[in-house]
Amino acid sequence: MKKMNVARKIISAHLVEGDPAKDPELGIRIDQTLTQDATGTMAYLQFESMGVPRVKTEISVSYVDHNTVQIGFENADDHDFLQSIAKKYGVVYSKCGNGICHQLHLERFGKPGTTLLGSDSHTPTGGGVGQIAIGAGGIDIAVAMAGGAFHIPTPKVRAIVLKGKLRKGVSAKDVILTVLKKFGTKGNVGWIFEYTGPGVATLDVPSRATIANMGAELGVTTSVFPSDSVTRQFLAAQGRAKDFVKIVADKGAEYDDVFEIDLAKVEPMMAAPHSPGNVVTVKSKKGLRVNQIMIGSCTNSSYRDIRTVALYLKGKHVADDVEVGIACGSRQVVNMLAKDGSLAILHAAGCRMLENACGFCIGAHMSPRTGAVSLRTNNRNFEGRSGTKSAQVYLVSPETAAASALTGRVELPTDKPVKAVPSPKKFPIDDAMFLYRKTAGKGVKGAAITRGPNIAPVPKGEPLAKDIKGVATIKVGDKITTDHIMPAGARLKFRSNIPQYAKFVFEPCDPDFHDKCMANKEAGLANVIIAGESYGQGSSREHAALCPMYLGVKAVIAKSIERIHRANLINFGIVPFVFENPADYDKVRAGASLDMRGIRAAIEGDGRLPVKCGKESFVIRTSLSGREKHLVLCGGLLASL
Ligand code: MIC
Ligand code: SF4
Repeated sequence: MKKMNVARKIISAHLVEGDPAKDPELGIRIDQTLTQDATGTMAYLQFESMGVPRVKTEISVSYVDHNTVQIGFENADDHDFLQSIAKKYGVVYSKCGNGICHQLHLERFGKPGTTLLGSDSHTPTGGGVGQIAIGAGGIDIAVAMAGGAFHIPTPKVRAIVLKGKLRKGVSAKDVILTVLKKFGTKGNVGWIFEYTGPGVATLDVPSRATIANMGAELGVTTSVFPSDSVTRQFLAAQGRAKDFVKIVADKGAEYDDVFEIDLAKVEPMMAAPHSPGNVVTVKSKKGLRVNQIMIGSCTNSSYRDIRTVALYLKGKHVADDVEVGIACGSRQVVNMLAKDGSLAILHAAGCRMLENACGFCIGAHMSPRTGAVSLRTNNRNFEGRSGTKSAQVYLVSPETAAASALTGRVELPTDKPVKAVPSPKKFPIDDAMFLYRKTAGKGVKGAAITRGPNIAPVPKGEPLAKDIKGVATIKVGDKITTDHIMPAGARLKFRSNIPQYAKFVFEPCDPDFHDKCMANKEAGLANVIIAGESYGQGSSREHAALCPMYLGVKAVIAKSIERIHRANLINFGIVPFVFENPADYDKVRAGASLDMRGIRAAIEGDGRLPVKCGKESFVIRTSLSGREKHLVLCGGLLASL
């Protein structure tokens, strides 16, 4: 028998469709799901419309952590809706204030050897405890909750072999930034990164989770660590010793590629504006004036991280001209920081202690001032994501953030490092803000659903027409993120109201996009998006497909499209095409008409479609599995039911 790596072991144990040796797509059974509020409302509306009486997973958890600002009634209405849905359908509900979904899930539910599907791109955080944890659009979570399989491209597995031990002042964030420097944010679609080698044993679970979390920025399907004695100790300290199973790669396990990192040689790194892949050494920016430092997010908000920051700041004060905000990942983290005196240290040092939530990471508050340099421990520094377009956001480790807070300039955390924080022997456990644990999986029959005025029904797509007369309504460049397509921040409160949210599609690129689409739609023309490389990077938000569908977008033609976004497009009946010859991108100008005659037959056939664009002509192509063809032809998943 083949020697198996960790990823293949877990995937084969969950395989329900396809053969990894010959099929391009696999269907896997999903054990656990998670949703967060900003994507959850749609996921549950879709689940509701499937008419299934209760969730069929081992556990499904609904977290509220994104839209917590509650200016106006919209966020609170969403929370209420989510709570009522959880009660009815047997979902565990994590109340607002409990913490950030990925940190909480790791602490209380993540189980080695299981599969987790989450409506958030950073769901792979669960890879830190040996889960195959994958981010997807809300409708895929709805299908999984209803007992359906989830489909992934048959993965290639790259071993990231860790050797040695990190130096003092260097941490997991620097490791994943090193990986991002090597592999970038594009070109990794379809891969799973599996961390292995003797260095793995030197990393605690929160550090592993940080690395797995930012695999999302690589664009991989997921990242995974083995489940070993470190995992066992973590789960036991969480009072979950029974959840432990050992899963390590077989000796001599096969990988599709191998990359080695000597942890002892990893340097403090930072991602410079405006991409997590734009990685440079901290040394190269030493002395740069900093205006703001934000610590937290699902990447770096564990006890280990915030305690480390407190050790750097102990008995000191942050520089006068820098503002420092800290958001912890969970109540457990806050509880521990309160007990060991760290909270008092951080307050005394002049840090603004924020809610245990996503907050600054998604631009929901604490936007920096115009032109500011902001150092942040989160995972994305896309232009404008902080809420301030002119801000220069650098992604750093908690150590670099803390050291720099003291002087208001970029500092090397290795100059005056602090002691390593040992893994707690016992975490304080308080699950009081997880509601409906007793009715999990069963639900409460007859429980009423609360639906405020901001919660609008989900629109359904229409079957794909035989021929399409299209317009290149917008032409965008490379690395367009879902934050460009469907902005969050101030617009986030419309997540449950598609007609309203659709007004802001492509707001940062072309504020008139909505109106142009509506006019074309009225004139019987199909809207088409033209894009460069790596279209749809970033978030799992299906709104970046659902809202364009609502505006009459029928196809995207790009040089390449990222995995989650491609799946979301298909789920909402938008055809994801690529240029057969990428240079043909230059033949299309914004506003040009596109003759896409025979589109339906092309999908039914080999996926190749010749397109006429004025005097130019070129060929576009889509490679869809049988299942995907069916969805696109029907007008999306909901329309196919
Ligand atoms: C993000 O970090 O971009 C988000 C906000 O968590 C998204 C989900 C969303 O858009 O609601 C993600 O990562 O999937
Ligand atoms: Fe929340 Fe930021 Fe993590 Fe997204 S990346 S889940 S917004 S903390």
